[in-house]
Amino acid sequence: MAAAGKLFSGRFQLLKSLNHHSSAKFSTGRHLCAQKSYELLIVGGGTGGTVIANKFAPKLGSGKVAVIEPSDTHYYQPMWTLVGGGIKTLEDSSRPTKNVLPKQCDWIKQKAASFDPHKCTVTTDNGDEIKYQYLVVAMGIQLNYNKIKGLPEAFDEDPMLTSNYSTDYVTKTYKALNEFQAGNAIFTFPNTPIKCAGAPQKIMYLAEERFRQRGVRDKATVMFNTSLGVIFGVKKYADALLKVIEKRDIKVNYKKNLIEVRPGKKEAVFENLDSTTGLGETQTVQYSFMHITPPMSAPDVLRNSPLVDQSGFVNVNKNTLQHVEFSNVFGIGDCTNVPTSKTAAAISGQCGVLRKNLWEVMQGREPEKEYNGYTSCPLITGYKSCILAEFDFAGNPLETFPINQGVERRSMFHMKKDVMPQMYWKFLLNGYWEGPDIPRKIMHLGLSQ
Ligand code: FAD
Ligand code: UQ1
Repeated sequence: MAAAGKLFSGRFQLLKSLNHHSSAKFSTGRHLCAQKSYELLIVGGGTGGTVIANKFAPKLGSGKVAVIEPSDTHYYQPMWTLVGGGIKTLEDSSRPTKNVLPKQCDWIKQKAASFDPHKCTVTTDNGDEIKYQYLVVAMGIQLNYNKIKGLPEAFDEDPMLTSNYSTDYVTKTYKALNEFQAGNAIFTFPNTPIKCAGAPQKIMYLAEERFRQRGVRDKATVMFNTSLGVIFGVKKYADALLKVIEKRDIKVNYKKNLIEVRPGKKEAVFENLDSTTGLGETQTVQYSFMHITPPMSAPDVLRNSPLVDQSGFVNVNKNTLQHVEFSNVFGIGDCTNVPTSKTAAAISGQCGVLRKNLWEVMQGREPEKEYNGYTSCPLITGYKSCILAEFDFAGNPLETFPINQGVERRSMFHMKKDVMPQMYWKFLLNGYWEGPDIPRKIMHLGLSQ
């Protein structure tokens, strides 16, 4: 009964949306302008948007799919931890956007400025209105450095302040690690959802090893100041990381949220989030080096649209990735409210589900395929070691290889450094890699998982 209701309401919403779409061209005053209309419009040409464009544009044909993406360069962001550690360069992580988008799609080099899902239109920065039959939102997550007092200006003033999360600062990190002499090396984790929740500590392990290589480790206090109350959300990997932290003599300060940076005095101000010691209480810490993970949020443009829930992220069904209200709209990746860790690996798990379900909806059928929350975080713990965390919605490990992935391994480091970039450029972006579900089943044949 409930399923029949869902089916009916899904179809109804779709019809409603399409009716709005067809009538809109007569009702809007903007129709005198040259208006573009697409069968599939994708907003954002990062990881998720590019994958979906490559899956649908060859199938639907030229002129049917458009991607709105302002940037000339596509970055493989998971490589930025290695850029910060001096293992790869920023150039290694980039390709021209025009080379990763399929030739059959139209690239609209603009920013989306507003959404009207009732009329099935997206307006861009230059005022153009673009119509769609189906929409995929793939806008990623927004970095809010300016929510920390003193930033972003402090990055320009102090060469020892860095952040792997931005192309503006990631290249500062390795230089700073090589200049560090003594004092507090602080690594922060903000009080908001972020992408790749492991990245704030991965660079810390590389830094700690680099300090040992350079003979300055005994003069350094390496500190992880995190807003969270745990080191990692999945117990199996948290336990493994706590052992690494103990072995490497790293100090972890939980419930500490960076709110201000004073580069002149080399001071960092942390808000204490621990309610037992009092909210609003602050603590000022001297830093010699600091790696900042900024607060993040859904993009402002989305937050002001009818597509989101109270959190500001696109409101999709976490299993089907279809919008809960507008059935001709889907979401993928960091901009959605799907309750899993925001990673490129998660997109590998989502893209096959979206491909199948969007196609079903295009054929007038209901979405059937369900995403299980698969995500992964290659937790680099040094220049030759990595713990490959993989888990689902429930936080249960969902490991691909038939070995215990909860220990540091050199093989996993090479997977992260050498295999993953190739997989990304050659298979994920092109639409050929839909996550490790099948390899995992094959490798676990006869085993319990
Ligand atoms: P993005 O790839 O960020 O793409 C969003 C796109 O939307 C961008 O191209 C942007 O220009 C565009 N956009 C924004 N606003 C607009 C607008 N108004 N109009 C049109 N377009 C717009 N993941 C892993 O799997 N493993 C890792 O080891 C890993 N490590 C990471 C380390 C770091 C330092 C960072 C920063 C990320 C890491 N990630 C990792 C996370 C991973 O890169 C992201 O989760 C992934 O890229 C998200 O893809 P997306 O398509 O949702 O967003
Ligand atoms: C993955 O599929 C992926 O996307 C290409 C990543 O992003 C860079 C990853 O980090 C990981 C770990 C996976 C999962 C793949 C395997 C083979 C475990």
